[in-house]
Amino acid sequence: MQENSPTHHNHLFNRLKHGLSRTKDMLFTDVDKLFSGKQSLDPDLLESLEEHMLMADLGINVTASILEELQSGPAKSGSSLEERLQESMLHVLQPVDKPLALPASGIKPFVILMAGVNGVGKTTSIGKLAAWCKQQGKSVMLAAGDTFRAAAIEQLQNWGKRHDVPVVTQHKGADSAAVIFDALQSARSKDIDVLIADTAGRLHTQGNLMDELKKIRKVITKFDPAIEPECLLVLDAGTGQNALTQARQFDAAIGITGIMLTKLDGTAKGGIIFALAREMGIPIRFIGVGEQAEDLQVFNSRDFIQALFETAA
Ligand SMILES: Nc1nc2c(ncn2[C@@H]2O[C@H](COP(=O)(O)OP(=O)(O)O)[C@@H](O)[C@H]2O)c(=O)[nH]1
Ligand SMILES: [Mg+2]
Repeated sequence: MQENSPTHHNHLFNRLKHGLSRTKDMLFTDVDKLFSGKQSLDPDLLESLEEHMLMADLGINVTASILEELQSGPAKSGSSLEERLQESMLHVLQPVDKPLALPASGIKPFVILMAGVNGVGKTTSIGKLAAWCKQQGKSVMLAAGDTFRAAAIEQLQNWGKRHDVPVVTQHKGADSAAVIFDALQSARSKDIDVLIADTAGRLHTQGNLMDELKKIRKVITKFDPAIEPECLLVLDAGTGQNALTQARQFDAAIGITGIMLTKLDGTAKGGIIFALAREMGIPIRFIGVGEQAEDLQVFNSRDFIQALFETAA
């Protein structure tokens, strides 16, 4: 998530391609051979495509709709079957390709609330997100809202020290909503542009987790009803179809405005992105394709499809 030069884009694209290679293998390994030279869909190819798409966790609904579009004839004359499949798959992702835009003016701070179950990559992504905000000339503050784990507080503090970003913390076990309220006050008094709030992902029961999040969401409105936070749900691509269940639960609790889909590099189930796009219709803001800083990427549907279809370098 750095400069804009063509070489840099190339570098990021290669990381993306590499990160998606397991999903690509799942989707297209013998399908590649089946495709070769074919201009029409025979039942064998269709069946094989369907099987691979389900194995890559696209889910039944979106698999059926992609194959239906593919069967309904060539979009452009002269395009190959493979190109038409790319187009159909792109049509699923395009509606959720809406990158997060940091407001140029207006109410401060702009709030990014990180939500998601334990271990999906919330805390580690905050440092990368903060760097992304700073690159756009924004001042940033972090709120250590995961008061459940001392390590999460330290993790943020270390990042803050290293990059000269203020971090609002309280002791372990403190009320998370209170930490975030504190941070909101501090951010406003210091005229900070962007406040990124961490939250805990593991509480005694899932019900508690949702209650705590609802309380946090309410505290933001209580602080200033005009703030429209980016409620960013972080999902681990490796959980496959379970990511959909999580998305529905979190959306019902706090209203999700964006999705960050992490760990695409560790899974062959990257097809879940298509199911998320179709079933939730919530913008996918960022994707994670590895653990390096540049592996947290702004989601771009065209690059994603291209990376999925190109042979991994
Ligand atoms: N391979 C890979 N690892 C990731 C990615 N995103 C996060 N992680 C790792 O996931 C682990 C858990 O992250 P953490 O931020 O502590 O999760 P949290 O519980 O949601 O805050 C860390 O080791 C991260 O480095 C990704 O896109 N790919
Ligand atoms: Mg964390």
